[in-house]
Amino acid sequence: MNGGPRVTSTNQFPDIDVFRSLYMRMQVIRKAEEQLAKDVRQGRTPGQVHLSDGQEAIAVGVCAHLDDKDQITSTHRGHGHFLAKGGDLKAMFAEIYGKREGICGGMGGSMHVADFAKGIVGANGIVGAGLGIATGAAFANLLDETKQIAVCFFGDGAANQGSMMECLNIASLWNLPILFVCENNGYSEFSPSATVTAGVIADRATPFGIPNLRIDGDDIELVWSVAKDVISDMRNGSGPAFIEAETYRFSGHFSAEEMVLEAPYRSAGEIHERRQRDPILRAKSQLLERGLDEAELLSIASLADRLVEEAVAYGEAGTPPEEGSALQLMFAGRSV
Ligand SMILES: Cc1ncc(C[n+]2csc(CCOP(=O)(O)OP(=O)(O)O)c2C)c(N)n1
Ligand SMILES: [Mg+2]
Repeated sequence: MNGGPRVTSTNQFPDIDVFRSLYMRMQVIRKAEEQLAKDVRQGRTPGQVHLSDGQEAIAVGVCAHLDDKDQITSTHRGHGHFLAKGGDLKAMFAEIYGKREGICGGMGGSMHVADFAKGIVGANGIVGAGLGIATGAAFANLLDETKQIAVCFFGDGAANQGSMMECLNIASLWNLPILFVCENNGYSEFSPSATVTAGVIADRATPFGIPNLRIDGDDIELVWSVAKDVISDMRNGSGPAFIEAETYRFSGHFSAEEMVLEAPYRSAGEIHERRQRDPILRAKSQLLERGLDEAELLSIASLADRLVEEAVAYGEAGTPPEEGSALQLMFAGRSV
């Protein structure tokens, strides 16, 4: 059985103000993660980070159509999802620096950024765990008869977890308002997808009767446009949908992978070739084609730099968690 189509273009584009704000969000995510890469090297973070540089267009293009009450679930590579959904940059830095002012009181760190008030119901270090959480959130939306939808961001590696099949099954059976967004960056840790993943991931939704398609996830205009249609149908009761967005992460699987690897698993040539398709460079040339000038693009980038500097200062000035408070946020409704 064949899955849905590979969509390469649509005939709708974000208007220029929307596009400007998409570009700004992508810049903030990129610059925040460039900063975090430095922070890890300088010992400013208690742990490692997983960066999503190269994948920004997916989070930004999809989340542009969500409001605070729609829920997203994320992965270990979740800074971009958090920021695209409106998570607070300063509170994210404080969180990753392990400070009390962090969005989860400094207890979650990079892999667990969450903000329920913004519908960010959790990044997750357990590969594939977001699938079940998002499916549950979508079920709650259905029971509550809201028009809210849940979006599950997950990787190509997570698509090989059995739970994806369980979630596709129940999402289809109960016509849940859930959008599955598989970020296929071609790798699961250090394993190329071709060595661990059979067939086309989007096709896996077909036997469940879930509409699915594949797109170039590095084209912000395309992601924005496809997500717009899918999400608006979903708000009108069309049920679940599945998008496989092809992308690439420029950084390693995690920030210090070169210290543990005996040999590189990607060639410098491959990374160089993919950098030519950088979603931010592509967005930039699309914006120039649509009449923005270099100076304006530069001022957006400088604003993003400034916001990141302020977030770093906020995070650095934060207070470390009190000794003995480790269990306080562990159990709902209980303070230990
Ligand atoms: C249940 C589980 N199994 C294994 C791991 C170890 N692990 C962490 S990330 C990862 C690869 C995930 O690949 P993918 O879903 O493609 O996401 P990506 O890192 O490419 O964004 C693995 C196997 C884990 N964290 N959780
Ligand atoms: Mg992957």
